[in-house]
Amino acid sequence: MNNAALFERAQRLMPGGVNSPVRAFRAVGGTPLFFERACGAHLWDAEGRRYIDYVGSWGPMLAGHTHPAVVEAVQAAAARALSFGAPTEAESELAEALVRLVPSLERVRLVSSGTEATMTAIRLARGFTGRSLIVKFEGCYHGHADALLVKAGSGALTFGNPSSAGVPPETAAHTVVLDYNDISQIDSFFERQGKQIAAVIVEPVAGNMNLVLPAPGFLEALRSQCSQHGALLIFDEVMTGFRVALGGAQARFGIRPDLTTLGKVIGGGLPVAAVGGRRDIMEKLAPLGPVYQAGTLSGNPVAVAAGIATLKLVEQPDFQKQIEATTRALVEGLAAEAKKAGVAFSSQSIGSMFGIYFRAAPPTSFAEVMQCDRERFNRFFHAMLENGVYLAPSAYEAGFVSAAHGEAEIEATLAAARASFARCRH
Ligand code: KE4
Repeated sequence: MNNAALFERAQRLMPGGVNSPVRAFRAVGGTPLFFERACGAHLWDAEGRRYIDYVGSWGPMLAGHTHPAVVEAVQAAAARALSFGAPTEAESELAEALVRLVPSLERVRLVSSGTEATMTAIRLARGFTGRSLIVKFEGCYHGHADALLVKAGSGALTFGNPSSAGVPPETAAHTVVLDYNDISQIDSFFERQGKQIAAVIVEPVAGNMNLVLPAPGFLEALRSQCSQHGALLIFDEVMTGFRVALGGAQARFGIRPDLTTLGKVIGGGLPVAAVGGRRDIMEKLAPLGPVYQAGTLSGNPVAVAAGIATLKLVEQPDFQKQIEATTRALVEGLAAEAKKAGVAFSSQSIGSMFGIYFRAAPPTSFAEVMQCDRERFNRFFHAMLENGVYLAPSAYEAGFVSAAHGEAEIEATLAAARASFARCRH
């Protein structure tokens, strides 16, 4: 069956024909691709077409698709057992790697998705501080837990409004949404409400409103305000972990959060995520402490095997340096092609994450992201698809390079971009 027929069938079975909304191509239009196979930097769809992949399953595929070492580890683990629901040595091995590689981790709890990790981090912060108020930032996404599906209220002084049906207003009322990178707003909010804040949760590098870098002093302001007022600082590194640096954004920027959430890369494509941080906070978690959290498949041996094998690859010497150089070559090449085509475009990267914007300069805030030419992005997206390059199907997502992307893939991508920009000139 071709993509259209597969989509037709899927829509008769699953809402929107997908199991996660962004996959439905509703932001970019057209029929979503149904993929059948992946290897290295490439994907093949149901029609046998090959694409250079810059989604990487939304971040997990940092080592490249179906890396032999990861596939072998998964096969060996699966042959022994699929799941126990009981402790295994492999969980300690993965936890040891996380504690060793991520500076602020003293204890970790493995879960099965980023949403579970951030939901647990919020509950833990509230249980540890005895406070209810959570601060997040417009444009940051932390999964779909009720407390985090909240958009800015009418002004930063009023509490959040639900950003999804089904979230009770009284739940959203405990979440305040501020503006990413607006230090003065943070300072004044903490002055007024600091003692009521349980935690601030932030993407230390924002990747869910396209890529937006932290402004100088932004993360430092969060750290010092939280410390001054007894609030916890939660770095949501589900996307940035091992991606913007081996030790994540906290290592790159030298900031020590109280709690960190991880996901994506640490499962190597299988469902593993984690919440971790200060021992005194983490030991509030059941069975030691009063904050309940649980999961049938938490620390699943097959998924953990994928994570361990992936981290072994990612921590090899020069891995990060190499992939960072490849990503920089990509974004610089794209900007050069756009300039030749006379298209208003900008791009930037950090580690192996990148952002492309139909806007003269990279956005530094949610408001500036909203100024990007979304319609032109959508045309570019489809032109790139026709030229064999798979970008994230939304103007508000970051892009991801893997270790399997080499010179040939970058050259081919820039050739595709040359043809695609020509079609986006007007
Ligand atoms: P999951 O529950 O989807 O595993 O993780 C939620 C999450 C938490 N925190 C951050 C910083 C995240 O980026 C995510 C999930 N990222 C999206 C990509 N923008 C996943 C793609 C999707 O929703 O299908």
